[in-house]
Amino acid sequence: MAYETILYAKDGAVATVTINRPKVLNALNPKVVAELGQAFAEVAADDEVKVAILTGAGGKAFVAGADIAAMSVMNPVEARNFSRQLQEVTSFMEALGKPIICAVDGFALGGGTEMALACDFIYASEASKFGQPEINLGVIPGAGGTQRLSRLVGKNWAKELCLTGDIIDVALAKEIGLVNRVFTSEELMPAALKTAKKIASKGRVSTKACKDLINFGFDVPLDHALRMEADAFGICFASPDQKEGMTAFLEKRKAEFKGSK
Ligand code: DAK
Repeated sequence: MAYETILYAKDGAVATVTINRPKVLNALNPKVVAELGQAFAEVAADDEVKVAILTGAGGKAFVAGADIAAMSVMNPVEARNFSRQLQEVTSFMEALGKPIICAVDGFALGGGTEMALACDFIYASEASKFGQPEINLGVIPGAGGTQRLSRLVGKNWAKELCLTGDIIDVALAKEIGLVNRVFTSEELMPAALKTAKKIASKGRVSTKACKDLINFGFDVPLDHALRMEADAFGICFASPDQKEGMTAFLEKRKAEFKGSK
């Protein structure tokens, strides 16, 4: 599919989606958000793709937020539609049965942090900065900043970030658990690709089950979530990957997962 505001590339089982509006620090306007929806639908539909990486072009920003120039002239109906569009894309990414690694090189602010939070984990460069500055614009985070952020880093840090609008450096982002790992800018994409390929070498059924259980088991009572886990554990035994994984162990060789979609 041809895109105007993003780049879509495949390397074996890994698709890389790059937001490509570097002149405005990859700010999210309705076109970008629509194309991100199409790109992740492409990831979902492509049986070859097992893992995705989401990143931003230009080396200065992942995403500096929703496009303030575009938002400033929206009428209430357009603002409402933009809001739903952003929420739908981030929810689709979260529910997508294939992991998404976010590679942040530079600013991830407002909708940028929220986009990163909808991925499965974040790798970042040393120059990266994070924040929810919406309060400085007289609004609030609207695509998960109050919700996914507090679930990830805890309520106190989420409140400090959302209430002050402060921009934090990558060291603090790592300390509070927002970022998994930090690399130089040069090392960032190779590291994300290496991890993506490692995940892509695992079984599809078990990969999807891990992502779904951690995302959707987190907010239900533990005894329910444990039942969900037991059911999914059982379903793994319907996959050829379980036979291959356990047989390979017993035969003292590396498993080759080619299992069901
Ligand atoms: N929107 C539009 N343009 C932006 C932008 C943005 N968010 N961020 C940067 N740019 C543009 C700048 O206007 C500038 O354009 P030109 O002047 O060159 O034409 C260019 O990118 C370079 O930016 P700067 O010249 O400002 O670069 P600096 O290095 O001086 O500063 C900065 C970098 C990232 C600190 C600064 O650009 C900045 O503060 N940017 C805005 C950050 C921000 O406030 N982000 C939050 C936006 S609000 C919703 C879901 C989500 C959202 C809303 C609703 N629903 C579901 C309800 C999300 C809201 C937001 O993200």
